[in-house]
Amino acid sequence: MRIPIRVLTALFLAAASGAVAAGPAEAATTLGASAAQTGRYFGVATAAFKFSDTPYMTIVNREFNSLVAENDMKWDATEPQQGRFTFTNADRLVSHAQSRGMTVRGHTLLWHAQQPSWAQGLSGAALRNAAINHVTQVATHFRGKIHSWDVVNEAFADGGSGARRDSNLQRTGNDWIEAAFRAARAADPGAKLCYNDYNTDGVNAKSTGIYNMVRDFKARGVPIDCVGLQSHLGTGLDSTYQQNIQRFADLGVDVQITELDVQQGGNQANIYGAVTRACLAVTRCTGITVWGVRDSDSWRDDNPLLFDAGGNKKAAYTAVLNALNAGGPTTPPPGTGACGAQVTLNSWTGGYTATVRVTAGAAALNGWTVGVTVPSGGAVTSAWNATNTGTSGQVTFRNVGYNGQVPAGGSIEFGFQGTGTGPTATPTCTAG
Ligand code: 9MR
Repeated sequence: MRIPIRVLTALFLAAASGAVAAGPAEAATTLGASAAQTGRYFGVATAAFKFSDTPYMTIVNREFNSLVAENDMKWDATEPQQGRFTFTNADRLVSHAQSRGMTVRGHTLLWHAQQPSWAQGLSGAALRNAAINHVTQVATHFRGKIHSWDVVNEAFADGGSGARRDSNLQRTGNDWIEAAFRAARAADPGAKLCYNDYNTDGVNAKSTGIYNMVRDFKARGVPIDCVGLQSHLGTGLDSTYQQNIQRFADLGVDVQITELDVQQGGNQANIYGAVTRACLAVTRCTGITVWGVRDSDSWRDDNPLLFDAGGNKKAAYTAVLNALNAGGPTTPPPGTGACGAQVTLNSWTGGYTATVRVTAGAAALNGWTVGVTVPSGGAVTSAWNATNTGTSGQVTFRNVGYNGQVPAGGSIEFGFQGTGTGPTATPTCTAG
């Protein structure tokens, strides 16, 4: 059995210059570029059927550097009949993201809602097997293309119990969540694996139930890398919002704000700004996703998004952008160098996966090369989102067709799997 140990080496190298001081961030003019200045992403939930809507896509392409499918990757969408998978819409979303250098969040592998009717009719071992097969098939289909998967969505009960929600999946046995995470890790070792839920926007009974599960998973070596706080918010923000993010981060998982939307009213812009600042204040809060583009695209009827129906930026947009720009870089900018590379290792006895984030400097990249020193005795066995030259000693990774172009300050990720001990030396990054 492999025991993942997330080791953040967080080595950032300026290619041409040596040490680079972290200067004040230049005020970026889009959400994605601004978030990228601190090594974060700013994403949006989209629907493939809206890709022909020009005003909609203009905003998506201009503002965001991460996409999630609002519905196109759910169980009912991807496996409408048992064993028959349809990925047309989801593939469209992923291709679009890749063509623009955006990362993709996967939402969601298992959930009590939006199950296909055939799954709703199953129980016991038949449902468990079907669910785990679903995780394996879908995560395998998208292997190497997903930044983070919501492996399990909304499995905890509302209210004060802090307990699991009753559902057909829960009735297959309390270990269904860890079984799903293990299957997801086996199918796509490069994706971060998240547990995602709502009404977790502060320290409360529900978020504490989830906290206890994550702590238990980390203690027992169940693979989990992140917690998604959906953050569907009303007219106020819990005073413990940041504290709650921090306590999850302190368990050794990333936190992502995954479905942010806020009821329109006097406080909307302030709440958006406060959520953004809270995330930026916690190093392991790595990205924010809003749950739709314009108010008219929202699942809610209280105008909760950053753009009005006409596509105009709202006060809430300005509050978020200002908060992102005020956050300042947490990773040093590459200065005169072309790019930097950051490695995250997921290790077990005898092997590891490495996720490498390549961040462009002041100029856009048109191709990149990353050099990694693989410790002796080990070798690279596979790579995704990059091609490697050599497998041991000095190994060079180059961009593939769809991820060579990285906007100034933007970043992409590639990964590789290897035997032995993962690389600990600083990787080099050069343009071209
Ligand atoms: O926004 C989604 C809406 O279009 C769907 O009809 C709905 C189906 O249940 O799901 C909505 O998205 C949900 C997300 O998948 C999980 N968290 C709550 C979101 C809002 O309901």
